[in-house]
Amino acid sequence: MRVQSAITALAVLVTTVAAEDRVSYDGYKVFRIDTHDNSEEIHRLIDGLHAVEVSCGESDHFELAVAPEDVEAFQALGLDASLLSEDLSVDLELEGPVESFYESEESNYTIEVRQQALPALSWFSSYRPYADHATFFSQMQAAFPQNSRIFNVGNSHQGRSIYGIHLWGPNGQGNRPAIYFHGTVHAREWISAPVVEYLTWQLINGYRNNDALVRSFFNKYDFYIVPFVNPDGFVHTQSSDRLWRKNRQPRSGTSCVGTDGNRNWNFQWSTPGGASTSPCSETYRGQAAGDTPEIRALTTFTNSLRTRGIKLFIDWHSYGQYILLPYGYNCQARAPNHNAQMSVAAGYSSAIRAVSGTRFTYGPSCSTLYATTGSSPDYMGGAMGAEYAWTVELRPGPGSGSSGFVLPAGQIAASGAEQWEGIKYVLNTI
Ligand code: 0X9
Ligand code: ZN
Repeated sequence: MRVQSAITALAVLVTTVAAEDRVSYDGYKVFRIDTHDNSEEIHRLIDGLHAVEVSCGESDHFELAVAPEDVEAFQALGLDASLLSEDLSVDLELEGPVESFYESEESNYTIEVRQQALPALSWFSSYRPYADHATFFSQMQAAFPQNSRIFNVGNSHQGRSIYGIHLWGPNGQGNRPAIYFHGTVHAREWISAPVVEYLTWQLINGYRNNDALVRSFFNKYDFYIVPFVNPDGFVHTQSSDRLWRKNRQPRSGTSCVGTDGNRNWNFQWSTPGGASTSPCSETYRGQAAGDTPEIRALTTFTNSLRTRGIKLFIDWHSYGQYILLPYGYNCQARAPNHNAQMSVAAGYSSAIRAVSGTRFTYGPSCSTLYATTGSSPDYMGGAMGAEYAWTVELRPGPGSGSSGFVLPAGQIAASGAEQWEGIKYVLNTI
């Protein structure tokens, strides 16, 4: 079926390991498989192989990393496949090490907090451990004490706080329509959190420095930025399995763990074709809409933003360099202000490209990529009346070979900088 997602229904059979052991991708070979409109059948054939899908989700092909012991069995299937990488673990190394910022001497954390300074931009030179991110947000809040607060929308399955930062301007808190960002619903998409951190940093810095454009944004909007929708999954990618996607909630009757938070929202949740009903799938939607603690908490929080309305919602993902507009659940459905959304997305894409040439494709999400049901932008646009409700798929681009979920640390700052230019255009235009 056309609407069947290219990444639906794949059972990920990564070897079960004790919590402290890391899943090794040594010797995993990555293949690009052309589906020739036969995605469902191909997924049935590869079901049972030790393999993990590392696609950005284009519908005519997908990328699969196959464990060394199953490469022969995979090749015997005779699929239209080409080899992208001899060894996934070598590609994963390109990301660079996770380095603590606050434990390093050069960060001067205590001195900076005393001076109420923003964190140094060297924050963006490496990927950081989970715990450092909360410290980074408290440091930003301390640097903007009269115009921000840290809020907690609730707890994840494993009890971690799903926190965010709320920024406001001269009209006081909660008096303007919301600009609302979510990061890291998919655990392995590491570039998402640093990019929303970069945008937050620039907003605070611009306000503090009396930048006229940034001040104009604060006259019109309140900002609500949640960097880790799925903290348990993110911690799992740092401790055990770099390519984990879902949350870490077990389900009865299966040894497979995790629900896809971007299929669990209560909008068109049960419409067929855009999510999986199998707990072993990467796009498992859950047993009922909103039955994950993360999405339940965020649903309640989102409701509280309706008083002033949601002007713009962005769910930050990677990868593929896409700006995806409503809707995901149906390839014909369009938002009432579709033309306006297309025009703002076009300008956003040009503003990004003007920085250093990075190309972002834009269009309605189902027809541009593939169908998704129960996704957060669909919920925000379709159920909450958000005027602009988008998915942004960050760097790298779609043809990125073996694993686009791994973006070299040297590109974090550039990825943030091009998004800042793009988002300034968007905020100045909507
Ligand atoms: O599948 C998803 O949830 C998103 N892609 S990802 O590779 N980051 O997992 C895409 C969501 C956008 N919505 C649609 N394509 N309908
Ligand atoms: Zn994603």
